[in-house]
Amino acid sequence: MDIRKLKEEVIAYSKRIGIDKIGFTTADPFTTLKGRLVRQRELNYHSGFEEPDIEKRTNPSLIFDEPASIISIALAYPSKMKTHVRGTKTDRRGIFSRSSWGEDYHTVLRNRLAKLEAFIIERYPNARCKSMVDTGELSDRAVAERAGIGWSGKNCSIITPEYGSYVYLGEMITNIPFEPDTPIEDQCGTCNKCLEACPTGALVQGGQINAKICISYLTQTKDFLPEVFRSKIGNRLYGCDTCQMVCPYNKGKDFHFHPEFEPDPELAKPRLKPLLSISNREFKNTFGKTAGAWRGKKPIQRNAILALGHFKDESAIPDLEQVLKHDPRPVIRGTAAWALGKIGGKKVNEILLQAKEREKDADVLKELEKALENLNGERKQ
Ligand code: B12
Ligand code: SF4
Ligand code: SF4
Repeated sequence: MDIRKLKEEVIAYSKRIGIDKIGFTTADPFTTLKGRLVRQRELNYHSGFEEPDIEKRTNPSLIFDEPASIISIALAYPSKMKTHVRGTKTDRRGIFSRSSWGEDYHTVLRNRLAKLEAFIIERYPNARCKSMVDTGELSDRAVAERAGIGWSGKNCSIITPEYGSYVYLGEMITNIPFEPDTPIEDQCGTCNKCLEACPTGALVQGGQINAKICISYLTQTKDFLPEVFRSKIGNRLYGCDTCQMVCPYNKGKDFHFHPEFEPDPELAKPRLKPLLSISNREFKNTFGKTAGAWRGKKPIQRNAILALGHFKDESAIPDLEQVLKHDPRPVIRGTAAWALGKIGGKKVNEILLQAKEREKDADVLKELEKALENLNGERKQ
């Protein structure tokens, strides 16, 4: 079998099935990455969402019998919506990051990789393949970087010269010794725009993140959001795009190649108030197919409440009062207390005092007390 010819055929086929960029690399261990992952863990900078076994993450031969190469793929996604919806003063909206627009990218990329696997297996006798997208053992970015898909930016994203960093990544380990491609040179240069724009300072230095304080991570947690970050998440319901939005290499980049990634504006920028009382079934029916739904409705609802506080939306007082009275989840009630405190006013003061009489949960009581203290403090000033 002529492997050089097979590589050409695979590249040509990838274009036909809607893979925007493809690259090849060896299946050698990722030694620099290993050091970085160990360091990240020592510093407690890891998110906890990644595969915990660092050996498996960095040595393909531990997850695949005699691997010979890795194929990396990238699919570009839109950065702008074709149709717009706008919130009003009494009907505010939240925002899902671009990585949650349209259909869940895991499904879309897995589907492309399955097609590619079938194509390879048909042509190469004894071919074996193992594909993964996001949830697999490997670092999708480290594979993509080594396979020449893009360089690893100071904002940590893989930046492709063609599509910027708004690309999803996936890969396939194979037992076929494809010739590796050459990595792309780092083009960040003296730019520091992403580090300067990061609202929480999560980019501790170029290419290094403290994931625990990255807003993208924080929007995906289920507990109370630590107070210092509550005002920082703004109206983000899921994810954060700031360090990509400011990147000069994303300027003017907006690709609508894949109908699957086309956002429904009502889902990408949903109205906030209705989210507070959405049922599990409604949530699943509405958001279930998006990537941002993977942690369930609780973090989204918590973030919606924070966003109403951020907007100081007085029209949301009755909705937040209902939450405070009836929601069975302390995190949601406590966050509602915080949001009401942000909105402020006499009516809010009454609501908080009444809730304090009723409330039994210690964490919620703490939130109510803090909200009342802030309100009274403000009044005295
Ligand atoms: C855990 C995780 C997160 C965590 C942690 C992010 C992080 N930067 O580590 C959180 C929840 C914060 C997160 C957020 C986001 N994520 Co995420 N996430 C992952 C996941 C599952 C693992 C990442 C990981 O292992 N990080 C650990 C770090 C240490 O390693 P790494 O970034 O993978 O590899 C790089 C570094 O190690 C670096 N490096 C290695 N050695 C050294 C040494 C030095 C000196 C330096 C400077 C760097 C360096 O080079 C490697 C290649 O770039 C991957 C999927 C996967 N399986 O890989 C998706 C993934 C990285 N996420 C992705 C996306 C889209 C996002 C968000 C943009 C989503 C959003 N809009 O909110 C943000 C971006 C935040 C950011 N600035 O990175 C995409 C990235 C696509 C791209 N173009 O790069 C991925 C690849 C998912 C996918 N399959 O498409 N994510
Ligand atoms: S995703 Fe947001 S919070 Fe995270 S590093 Fe980028 S700008 Fe900072
Ligand atoms: S904003 Fe500047 S420093 Fe950050 S990733 Fe883009 S080019 Fe690199």
